[in-house]
Amino acid sequence: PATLKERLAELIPKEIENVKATRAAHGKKSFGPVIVDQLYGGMRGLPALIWDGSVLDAEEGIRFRGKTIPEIQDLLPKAPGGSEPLPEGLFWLLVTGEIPTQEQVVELSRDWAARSAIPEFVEEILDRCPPTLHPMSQFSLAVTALNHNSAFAKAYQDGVSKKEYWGPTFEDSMDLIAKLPNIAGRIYRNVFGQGKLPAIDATKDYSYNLATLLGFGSNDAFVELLRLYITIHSDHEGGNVSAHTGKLVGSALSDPFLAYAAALNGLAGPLHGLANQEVLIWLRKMQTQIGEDATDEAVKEYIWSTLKGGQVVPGYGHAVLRKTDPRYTAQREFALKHLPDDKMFKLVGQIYNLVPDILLEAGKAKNPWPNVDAHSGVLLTHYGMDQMQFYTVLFGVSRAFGVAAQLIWDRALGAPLERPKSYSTAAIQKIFAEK
Ligand code: FCX
Repeated sequence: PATLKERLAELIPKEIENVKATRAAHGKKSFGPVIVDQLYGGMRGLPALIWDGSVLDAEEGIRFRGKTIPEIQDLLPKAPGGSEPLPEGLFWLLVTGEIPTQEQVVELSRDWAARSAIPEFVEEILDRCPPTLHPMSQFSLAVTALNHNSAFAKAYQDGVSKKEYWGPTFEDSMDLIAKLPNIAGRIYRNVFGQGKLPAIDATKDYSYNLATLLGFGSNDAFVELLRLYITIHSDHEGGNVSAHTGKLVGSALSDPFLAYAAALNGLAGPLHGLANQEVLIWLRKMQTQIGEDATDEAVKEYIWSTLKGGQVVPGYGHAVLRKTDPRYTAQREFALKHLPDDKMFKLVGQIYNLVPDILLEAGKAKNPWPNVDAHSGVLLTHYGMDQMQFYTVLFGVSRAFGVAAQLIWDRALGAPLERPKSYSTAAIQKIFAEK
């Protein structure tokens, strides 16, 4: 079968024509009004970006290349004996829009294993980080340093033509994804004192290898969890902080390592990817304060005390979604299958029955329902990964799949430098005073 790069080379010219035709037909048409509140309000709902890999519907949630999470769970190739989709297949789907064969997915696993080693100086950077430096900061440092061997940066210095940008971007993107398990594994073992890093097994899939580097490779259910976890965290259309940051920084022709390190710094914020850590900290505090097996009344009171303290309920709300996140539901179903009696899982279920009404009563959040981060930490904790400071690193490994796919297409389609217009408040006042 064709490799991913060969298939991509076939698809790119057609897509360039498709975009050209779309712009010729609709390029000068208005896309609706922009209101002043959007300038002050974090650009909610402002149509500003193109990304074909995934689209987020406020009611239904994410679709990857038109397919829902249950559909990709059904359609994507699985590991022998496994029932969750292999993230290799999701990457193929994000890049090509096509469901890969089992053979194509095995070839990707093999290719990534072959590219997985990180330079010694990057290992040294990580080994020198104090264990008190947050794992996400360590992650971002290491990914930035991978720029040392960027094929894109080198090609650019060598005068590569614009038309050829996508080739070295593809190579860097593949290297980036391939090297993340070695970085994540090293951080985990350094920070939490879990012993020496084992080698990557070139005959195994990406998630198995990541689990092994983290010390959980012998637990089949954990490996399955990682396959599902990476798949559902990979991409969430183009406008979220991490995806948009990657695209923005890539638009300056910073290479994929620099672009993704920037994306990671955005993912490390508590309103975005760090929320999975915050949820666990919040749950643990709740258990300390009101005990395990607390009554609904006691849990409600704790939730209200969070809101009255001027804090957000982590894992709830969303800038786009207005219903329960299907990524939450997919994790709930995994838990019902593998850990139905887990105490923390039951607590998450109890909270789900209480938080939405409280957020509605409080009257501020536009979406009272849970997002992906409300559930992920509890699953990891169940298998013994209870170091919540590490959780966002796993989100970061996953999000690379979506950002990398987007960077490849941006360079293939010649996406220009991003440069929106900013205004001063005085300018806004003047514009409308004159009218
Ligand atoms: N708890 C308490 N208040 C909340 C809330 C929550 N979970 N969600 C929203 N609100 C508040 C906002 O803080 C805002 O208050 P303000 O008017 O005083 O500033 C008001 O409700 C309106 O916000 P809203 O328009 O609903 O939400 P935004 O689009 O501005 O923000 C996030 C969306 C996700 C940032 C917000 O819902 C939030 O802070 N949630 C908790 C953190 C979280 O779970 N983040 C992860 C999101 C995601 F899944 C991911 O990126 O991983």
